[in-house]
Amino acid sequence: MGRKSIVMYHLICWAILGVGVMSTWGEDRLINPSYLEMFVDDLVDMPKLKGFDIVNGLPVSKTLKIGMFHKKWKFHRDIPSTPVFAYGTYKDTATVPGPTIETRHGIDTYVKWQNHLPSKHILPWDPTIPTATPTTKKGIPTVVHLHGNIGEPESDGHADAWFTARFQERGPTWTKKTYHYYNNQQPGNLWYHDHAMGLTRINLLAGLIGAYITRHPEIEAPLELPYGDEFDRPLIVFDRSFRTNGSLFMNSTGNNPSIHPQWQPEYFGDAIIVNGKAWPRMIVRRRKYRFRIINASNARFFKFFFTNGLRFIFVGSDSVYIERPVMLNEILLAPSEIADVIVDFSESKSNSTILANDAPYPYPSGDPVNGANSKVMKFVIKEQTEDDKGRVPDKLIKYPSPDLSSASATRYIAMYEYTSDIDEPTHLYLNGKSFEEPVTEIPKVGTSEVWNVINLTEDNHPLHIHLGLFVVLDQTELVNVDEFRNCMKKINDAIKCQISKYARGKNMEVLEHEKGWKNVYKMTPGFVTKILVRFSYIHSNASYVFDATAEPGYVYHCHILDHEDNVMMRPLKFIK
Ligand SMILES: *[C@@H]1O[C@H](CO)[C@@H](O)[C@H](O)[C@H]1NC(C)=O
Ligand SMILES: *[C@@H]1O[C@H](CO)[C@@H](O)[C@H](O)[C@H]1NC(C)=O
Ligand SMILES: *[C@@H]1O[C@H](CO)[C@@H](O)[C@H](O)[C@H]1NC(C)=O
Ligand SMILES: *[C@@H]1O[C@H](CO)[C@@H](O)[C@H](O)[C@H]1NC(C)=O
Ligand SMILES: *[C@@H]1O[C@H](CO)[C@@H](O)[C@H](O)[C@H]1NC(C)=O
Ligand SMILES: CC(=O)N[C@H]1CO[C@H](CO)[C@@H](O)[C@@H]1O
Ligand SMILES: [Cu+2]
Repeated sequence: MGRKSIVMYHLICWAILGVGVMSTWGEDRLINPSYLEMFVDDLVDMPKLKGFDIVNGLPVSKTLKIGMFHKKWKFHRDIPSTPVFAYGTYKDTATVPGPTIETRHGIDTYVKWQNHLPSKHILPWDPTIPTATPTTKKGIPTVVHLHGNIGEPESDGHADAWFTARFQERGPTWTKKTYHYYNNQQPGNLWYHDHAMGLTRINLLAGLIGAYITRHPEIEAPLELPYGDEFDRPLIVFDRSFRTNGSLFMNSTGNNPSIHPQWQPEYFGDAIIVNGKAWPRMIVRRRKYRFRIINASNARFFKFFFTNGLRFIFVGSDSVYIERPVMLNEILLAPSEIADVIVDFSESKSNSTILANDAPYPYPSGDPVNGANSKVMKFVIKEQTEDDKGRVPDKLIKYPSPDLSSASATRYIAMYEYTSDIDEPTHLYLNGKSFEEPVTEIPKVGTSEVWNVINLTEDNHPLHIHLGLFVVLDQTELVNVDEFRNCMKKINDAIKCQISKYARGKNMEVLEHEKGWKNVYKMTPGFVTKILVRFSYIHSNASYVFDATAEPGYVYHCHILDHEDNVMMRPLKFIK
C-alpha cells in the first residue's frame, strides 16, 4: 500500500473503531490533509486580556500573569486532540494561539511570563546547533519576545535570557521575571512568541505564539475603521502537519543527518491553520471587517487572495499604519509579516468566498501549492446588506518619511548559506559570523542608519530587526553575482569586494503598501536591499523612555525560524 491508501484505510478504521485503535498502530503515519474536510470548524476568537485597568474612567497600568502550559488542543473536527504548548492565564483556558493582549498607548503593561512546561519537549530538537541547554535540571527553555515592540532590552526576550519551569534554571543573559512593556510607540499590531536560542522553531511549532495590539483611541477613532470584537479580528495563520494520532509532526531526521541529526532548513506543514483551527469557516455580515493577518509560519510565505475577486484594503503593515489605504487583489506575506486589512463583504457578488494562497514553497522557487495548502479559510456571507458605519478614510496616519541625510552609518549585511558535500544546507550566517562572535552592530541610540542587505543565498529571507523600524529604500539586482559571491566567500567584505560594481542590475520597485515603516521585510535573492533603520520613535521626536544601551541588548535575524535557530541571527547593541 502506498502512503495515501494507508492513510485512507486508517481514516476509515478510525471512523469505525475510534481513535484508540488508531494510535496503537498508526503512530508514525501522517494525516493526509486531502482527506480532511475543509471549513467544518468555526473560526475561534482567542480570549482577550486587557493590559490596562480602568479606574475612575481612566486607563491605568496593569500586571498580567501568563503561563505556558502543556495541554491538548483540537485543531480540526477529525484530527484527534493534539498535545501542544499553549499560553494562557490558566491551563484550562490556555489556547493556541494564546490570548490576544490589548493595550493602550502610553499605559504600561507588565507581564509575568511563567513556564509550566514538562521536562521533555513534544517535538524533536537538535543539540548540534547552538541551543539553550539546561545543565543541572531538566526543563524546556523558553523566553518571550514581543515582536514589533519598542522597549527595554531586559524585557525584549533575548535568545539567551531563557528560563525553565519555575525559573529553576536561567540562561546567561536572563535578567528579570516580570517584563515591562511601555506601549508608548505608534498604535499597531504586534505579536508575542518564544525566542529561546536554538528552540524558537519548535517552541513556536508547539504553539507558543499570540497577538498583541496597541491602541491609541485619540488617533485611531477618527479613522472610523471597523472596530469592536465582532468586526476587528486578528487572524493568526500558520501551517502544521499531524500524525494520525493527532500529534504534531516534525521530521526527526535532518537533511544532513551526519552533521545535524534533526535540523532541516525549512519546516512546511500540510494543513493551514487560522486561529488554531485547520481551514475554519466564518459567517460574516454583508459589511466591512478589519482583519489583522499575522503570518506565524516557520517558513511558509503566503500569497493571499479571495476566490470570488473580493479585494483587500491594506491599511497597515507590521506594527505601523500606512499613509493611505491601498486596494490589493493579493497580498504576499513573509513569515512574521503582518497585513492589517479591511475587507468589504458588501461588495461580494456571491454568498461565500475562500481566502486562498498560491505562494510556492520555499518562496519563490519551491514547489507550487497543492489542494490542501492552497486554501486558508472560508467566509460565508449573509444575504442581507447592512447599514455599515465603518468606513475607510482617504488618509490614515502619516509618519515622517525617511531622511537619508540623517543616516549616521552605513552597514553591509550579507546573508550566507553553507552546504555539505551532498549540497544540502548545513547552516546559515549573517555576515559570515556565528551568534557567539562579538557584536559588530553597535548603533547610537536615537540615530538612523543605512543597511545594505545582500542576499547571497537562493531563498528569500525575511529580515527582522529588534527595536528599530525601517523603510525599504531600494532593491537592486546584483550583476555577475558569481564573481561577487566568490569574492565575498573569500574575504567577506562588501566594500573590498566592490559592491558598487555589482549592485547595478535591475531595480525592483517597492510595492505601494510596503513603502511605510516596517519591522520585517523580504530580502529578495540576488538583490541588495537598502533600508533606512531608525533607532528612535517614529511618532515623536522624544527619546526612548528606557535605556536601550542596557544589557543584554537586542538581536536581528532572519524570521524563517529554522534559519534563525541555525544561526541567522546576530547581536545588536547600542551606545549613547
Ligand atoms: C503519537 O505518536 C507518536 C509517534 O509514535 C508518539 O511519540 C506520541 O506519543 C503519540 N501521541 C499520542 C498523543 O498518542
Ligand atoms: C524526513 O527527512 C528525511 C531527510 O531529509 C527524508 O529522507 C524523509 O523522507 C523525511 N520524512 C518525511 C516523513 O517527510
Ligand atoms: C509567514 O511567515 C513565514 C516565516 O516568517 C514565511 O516563511 C511565510 O512565507 C509567511 N507566510 C505568509 C503567508 O506570509
Ligand atoms: C445566496 O443564497 C440564497 C439562499 O441561500 C440564494 O437564494 C441566492 O441565489 C444565493 N445568491 C448567490 C449570488 O449565490
Ligand atoms: C521631529 O523633528 C523634525 C526635525 O526637527 C520635524 O520636522 C518633525 O516635525 C518633528 N516630528 C515630530 C513628530 O514632532
Ligand atoms: C548574490 C547571490 O548569490 N545571489 C543569488 C541569490 O539567489 C538566486 C536564486 O534565487 C541566485 O540565482 C543568486 O545567484
Ligand atoms: Cu532565512
